[in-house]
Amino acid sequence: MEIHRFEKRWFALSLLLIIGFIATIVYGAAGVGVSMIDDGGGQLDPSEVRNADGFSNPGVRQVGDDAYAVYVISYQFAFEPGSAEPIRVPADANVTFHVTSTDVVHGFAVVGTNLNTMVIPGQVAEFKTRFDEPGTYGIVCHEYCGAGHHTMAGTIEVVPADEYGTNSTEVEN
Ligand SMILES: [Cu+2]
Repeated sequence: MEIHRFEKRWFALSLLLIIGFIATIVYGAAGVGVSMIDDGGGQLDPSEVRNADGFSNPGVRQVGDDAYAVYVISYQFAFEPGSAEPIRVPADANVTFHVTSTDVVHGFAVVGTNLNTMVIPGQVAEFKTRFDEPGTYGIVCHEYCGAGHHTMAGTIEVVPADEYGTNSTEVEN
């Protein structure tokens, strides 16, 4: 069977595209450390969140030499903490976020980073990070959650490690 020269080229080009698409997926998954947030954070009854471990006193707490845990409750239309007062964490420390919702599905994205999760009632989204640079990072809700969705935002303040903890209100235990 005779295949036209142009047809062969289109064939090769299409194959190359497919290989390219697969390569970007493999690179995204393995190369840049992008990982999905799974159900490893555990489950909670959404109406019982405020009685649950960690969430009964949402905020930042030190859990090791260099390790901090942050418990955040999301609801229409705020992050607690985050919206009314910033989440303050030190730079260059291991920070584990635990984020859940008491009402509807929200989003939790930290602007300028690859931290991004859905926040589903009944689920705890758990993810770890390190902020290398002190600075202020915005948090936005990126799942439409109701009439006030566009106002649902917050702030993370990353302070230099040696300045952290000098204010007694920063670390709650
Ligand atoms: Cu929202």
